[in-house]
Amino acid sequence: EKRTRKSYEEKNKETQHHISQKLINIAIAKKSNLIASADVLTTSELLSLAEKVGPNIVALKTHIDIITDFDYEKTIVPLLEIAKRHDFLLMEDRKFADIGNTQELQYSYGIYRISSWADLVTSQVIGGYAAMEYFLNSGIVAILGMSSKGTLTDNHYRNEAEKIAIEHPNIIGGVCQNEISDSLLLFTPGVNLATAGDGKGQQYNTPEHVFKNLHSDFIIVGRGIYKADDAEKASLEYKIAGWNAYLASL
Ligand code: 5BU
Repeated sequence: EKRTRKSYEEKNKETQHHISQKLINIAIAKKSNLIASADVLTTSELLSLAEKVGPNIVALKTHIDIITDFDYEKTIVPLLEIAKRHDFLLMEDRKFADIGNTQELQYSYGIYRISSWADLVTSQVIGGYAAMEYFLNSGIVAILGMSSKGTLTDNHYRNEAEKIAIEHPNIIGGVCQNEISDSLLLFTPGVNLATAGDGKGQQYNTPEHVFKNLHSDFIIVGRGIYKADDAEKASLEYKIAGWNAYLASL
């Protein structure tokens, strides 16, 4: 058994990183472990989704580089205001995968200036321990295993990547479809209540599976919410399903 089921209160006592503490405190206050993935293509869709799901989520995950009309003042400034008002964090799913110097540049420069707004960033650890030193303002969530069919993140890769994640003080957790060390928060995407796949290699599990069998801490839901007829209602359904699955797993 790799991982024991711990409550958010227990995790809060054990974690050192201020971003983990923030995230866990929001989870406890909102009774939510839901991260909504906002894989939409325009600023207006992004802001409108954030407004609708905001009360039900602990974080909004972005792929900021798919926003076709991105403009820092019109996209990020209002998004930060919504996040503050509804009390959720911003997680940029950039999946950095380069040498430290390049990652440092990608993190702070270009039009997105991720370092100025993202509470959490995702990063591959393929570049090694030292490449993780430069995401100074954000908690890093390391990509340990992927949900897509045929992924190369096999046992060996996951174990080596996990060692870096455990050792590195800036890494607060990992994205994985397997159990990982207790010392890391576990974020699990590939969650959908209605379907088992998307026909493009994505593989879905239920909240029950990820909390009971993986002892996950946070579920990440994209199309299950933003493609629903009523995204606000869907976010509430996933929030309740996630929280009940967490309680049942304790
Ligand atoms: P979906 O619409 O719920 O399938 O979206 C899942 C999101 O999580 C999407 O933004 C992916 O980029 C992200 N993701 C994933 O699905 N699986 C993974 O293993 C990793 C990220 Br890492």
